[in-house]
Amino acid sequence: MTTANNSNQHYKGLINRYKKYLPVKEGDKIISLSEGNTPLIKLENIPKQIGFDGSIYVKYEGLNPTGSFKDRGMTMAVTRAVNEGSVAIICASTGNTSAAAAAYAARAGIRAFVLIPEGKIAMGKLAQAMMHGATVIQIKGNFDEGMSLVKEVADHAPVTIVNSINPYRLQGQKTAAFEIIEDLREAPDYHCLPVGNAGNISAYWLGYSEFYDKKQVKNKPIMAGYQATGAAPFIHNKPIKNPETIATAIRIGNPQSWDMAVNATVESGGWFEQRTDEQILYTQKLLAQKEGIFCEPASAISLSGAIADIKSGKIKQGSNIVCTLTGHGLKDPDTAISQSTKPMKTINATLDDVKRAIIREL
Ligand code: AN7
Repeated sequence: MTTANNSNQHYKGLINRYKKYLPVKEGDKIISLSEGNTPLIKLENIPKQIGFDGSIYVKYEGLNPTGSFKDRGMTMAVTRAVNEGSVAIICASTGNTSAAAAAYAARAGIRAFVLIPEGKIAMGKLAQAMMHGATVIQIKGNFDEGMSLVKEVADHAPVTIVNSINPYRLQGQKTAAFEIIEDLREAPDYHCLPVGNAGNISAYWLGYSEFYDKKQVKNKPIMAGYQATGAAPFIHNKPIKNPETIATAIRIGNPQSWDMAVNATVESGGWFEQRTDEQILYTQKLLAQKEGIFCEPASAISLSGAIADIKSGKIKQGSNIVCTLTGHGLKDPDTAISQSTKPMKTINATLDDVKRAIIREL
């Protein structure tokens, strides 16, 4: 077990904490917003409700500086880009990558260009990209088309791609697995994740395997990846031309890290499964209302999948499960409000009316 986090020291982000495992050199300028070190929260109410006698933990990545796990990869990718002399970065994004790219570019004092699918990114993410001063380019097309365009344009212009095809992204993201191992003093039995472009499941497997190979831990988890039914290339075993799901973060039909993600499930004895939009939204609300944890729709698919696989017996009773909650619920207020079952009440501003409104609910 490593004890890299000296508690007397101001936390300076995951590159500083895990530098011996990361591609940084002495003297490099580190571009960081103190990302990482996110809480691993043990669920208390949902396991009881579903009759599960093991433990379910959520790795709450929504508490990163820009509200998603993308910050882990972005600190590493932008640090390398800046130290190699790059003055501009570019990405295609379903939203969270663009928010992280915009923030870390601002921190580094370089330009960010982000390509987003028109009308298909959550409002919080768009607000972030715009606020941090990125050049936001909406395309009349989906994420996969944006991704191809980014690869082409990077061949012709002096811009560094910071999508997860940039290998430094996965290096940063693997640190989430390190943190989990350090928190639990072992790897979980199962690790459940949403899968879109398939970078994150690949990164976690890199992290778990690296600590295992370096004898920091004696076990590795079974990796389970979940996709929305309308955007499930791994379930159909081929790219999907027109992916659709309310979980816009994972509205991706042609994942770039295909082979690595398949390898993670095969090597670990895991699987890919799919969940419908209704199941995703149901679990998002369940987590918010039974545990007090607000994640975005795409993130809730990890827990939705875990619960389904517990019920089917694929995940064994008594085991330890970690589900990654990839992004904060505040990213997508529109979806949250539109599916709320308790409509707001409007009453007169009098004590009597307030009392009546409360008493009716007690
Ligand atoms: C909340 O921002 O691809 O399988 O462009 O935002 O590593 O792609 C986002 C992906 C899961 C899927 N959960 O992770 C983007 C983007 C949330 C996400 C995923 C994303 P990958």
